[in-house]
Amino acid sequence: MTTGITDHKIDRLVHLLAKNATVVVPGPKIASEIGVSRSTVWEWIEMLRTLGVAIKGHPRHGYQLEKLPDILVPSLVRAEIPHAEIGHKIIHYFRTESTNSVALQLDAENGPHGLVVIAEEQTAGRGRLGRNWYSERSSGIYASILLRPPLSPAAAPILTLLAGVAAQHAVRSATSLSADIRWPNDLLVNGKKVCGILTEMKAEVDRLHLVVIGIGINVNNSRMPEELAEIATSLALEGGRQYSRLHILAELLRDVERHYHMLLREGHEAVVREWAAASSYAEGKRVRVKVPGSEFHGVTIGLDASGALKIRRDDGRQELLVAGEITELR
Ligand code: BT5
Repeated sequence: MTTGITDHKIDRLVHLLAKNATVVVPGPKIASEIGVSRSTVWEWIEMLRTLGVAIKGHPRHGYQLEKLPDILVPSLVRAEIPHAEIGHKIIHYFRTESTNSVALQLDAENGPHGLVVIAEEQTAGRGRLGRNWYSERSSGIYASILLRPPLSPAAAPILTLLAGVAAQHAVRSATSLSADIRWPNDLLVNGKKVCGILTEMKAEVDRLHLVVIGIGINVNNSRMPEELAEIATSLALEGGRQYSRLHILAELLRDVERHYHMLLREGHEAVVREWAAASSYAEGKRVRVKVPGSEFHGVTIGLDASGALKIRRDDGRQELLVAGEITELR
């Protein structure tokens, strides 16, 4: 399996096969169109097959896609969102450690606003507080959106909420499954987590320099690892069918863009309002709260203007959560 940024010629190979999906494309034609040897074409076809891309044929006769490939190479993603600002530039990896880490390392020239880093597999996918994100090859979406917003660092929590709302919309429109949002931004389907979001930033005192919103969605996993099975699931496990990752990703990027413009136009309140309408955790939910060094029970009583979660503790005191974990108490 190749590591490092996907060779744009592999992207062209997938694109060429997708464009000619109903015909057999001769190996020599592919080789000369993309400018590599026939044996390289063969190697790449084999690699794509290991990723689940169904390609018929062999070197002597040519190749043909059996169905549209569910692989997130830039040309296929771009074709779904031709005019997008978020996703106008895409960096794709077959395998990388963490798409967030890649995005955070990009300088202003290589990492413009709206760039998206995508991987088919992560070897060190990250959650919050140094936790791991299980990133099985070709089953999930692992994407990091790089933004350079004209906002202050105080807006970072709102961007996180915004991503959760956008992911919920995308899942609903691409799969018809309805997901709840657990504060701040876990998507749950039937009470189990299908999507996690990690927002990281580089900021100066008064200005966000760079925000990376990393989104992981379990899409076609046919089972979750034992240690996660109690708390995590995939869209396929809940919906009883496989879904197009490409379609979900395209919806996600469109939805993040739409909500980002809503934030710039209408301000924080609009995002807070949408989030509160989208989550059963916003109000009246009995929860256990874990913050560093303590744990307590209480009931959620809405968000404040910055996106922090208000909780009335069982002892009557009120808390404002800016970070921390909550779980539903039944
Ligand atoms: C998150 O952290 O939920 C944020 C996950 C963000 C992942 C994306 S993938 C693209 C980008 N690149 C990265 O390296 N990361 C981002 P947190 O709330 O800390 O949840 C982590 C916890 O969720 C773990 O400790 C597990 O209990 C559980 N978990 C791990 N992998 C999971 C998975 N695939 N699905 C559901 N739950 C998982």
